[in-house]
Amino acid sequence: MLDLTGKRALVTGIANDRSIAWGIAQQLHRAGAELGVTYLPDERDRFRQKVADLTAPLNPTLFMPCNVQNDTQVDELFQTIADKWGTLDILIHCLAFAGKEALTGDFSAVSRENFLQALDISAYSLVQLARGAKPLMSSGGSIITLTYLGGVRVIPNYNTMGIAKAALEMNVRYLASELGPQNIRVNAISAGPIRTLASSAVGGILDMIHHVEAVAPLRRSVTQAEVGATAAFLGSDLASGITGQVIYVDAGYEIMGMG
Ligand code: NAD
Ligand code: 0WE
Repeated sequence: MLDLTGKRALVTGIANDRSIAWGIAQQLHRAGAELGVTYLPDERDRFRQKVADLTAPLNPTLFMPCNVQNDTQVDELFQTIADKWGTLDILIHCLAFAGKEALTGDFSAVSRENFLQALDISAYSLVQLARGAKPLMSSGGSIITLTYLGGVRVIPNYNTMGIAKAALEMNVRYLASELGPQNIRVNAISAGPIRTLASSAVGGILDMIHHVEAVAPLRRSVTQAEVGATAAFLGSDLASGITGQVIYVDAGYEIMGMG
């Protein structure tokens, strides 16, 4: 049975009730995990109260700011986990960002600045968080990130984010190899397109979802809850033999040759 009681999970990437990370947090909570939640702080702290209110029903025992571009903040996050929890069992990496100009038009037009920013926030951050989690996962653990098919195939306009996801998926393999001897598993979930804050800012996302609904084997798109259920599985002892993998939660879309 899927049972996460006694496990502590840190969830990054909750922005609102459409976030994939929110679907994951709900499923982890349902399976009995104790939750820690991070939010992206800004000058007006818009997200802090929003994310706090949203997640309150899940009784998080840790609530911290975390901008992955701020090394001090990331250090403080893991220091707090060490002080309050002592150990960590599950780490959810569910964040990405690229400048708008890097997600449209000619890929070759991308600036060095936009390219590096996308790779920094969307791919390097997994290495950074895994490094922080490593000493806290002394009795093993499970690290889970979110990726997209655009890291493997060319999807119109995904552009620089595709390069970032390719790097992210390779990070998963190198981290799995390094951390495996410590019984820390590292996997990615490749989700089909879902309407979220990040995806809604992308022109044509609804058309993409409709396309998936027309051609995917299951003839529908996937939900945050379905992605969350797979994350709960990967975080649990049921998945004790799985590491270094990219699991598709996409209604089967990835297998189709005439997508
Ligand atoms: P979302 O907007 O709800 O989540 C993105 C999160 O990234 C936000 O919570 C935001 O605060 C966070 N973030 C951005 N910059 C950050 C930084 N510097 N430091 C810390 N956090 C930062 O959108 P989502 O669709 O739920 O995205 C979550 C993950 O799922 C991303 O990795 C995305 O690539 C992936 N994904 C999304 C889809 C989709 O169609 N929505 C499909 C496959 C994979
Ligand atoms: O990973 C993503 C989206 C990530 C994302 C979205 C934005 C929009 C707002 C990263 N950075 C930004 N920056 C912004 O300023 N997805 C998998 C969803 C998505 O995005 C696409 C897609 C799909 C699917 C972009 C182009 C084509 C398809």
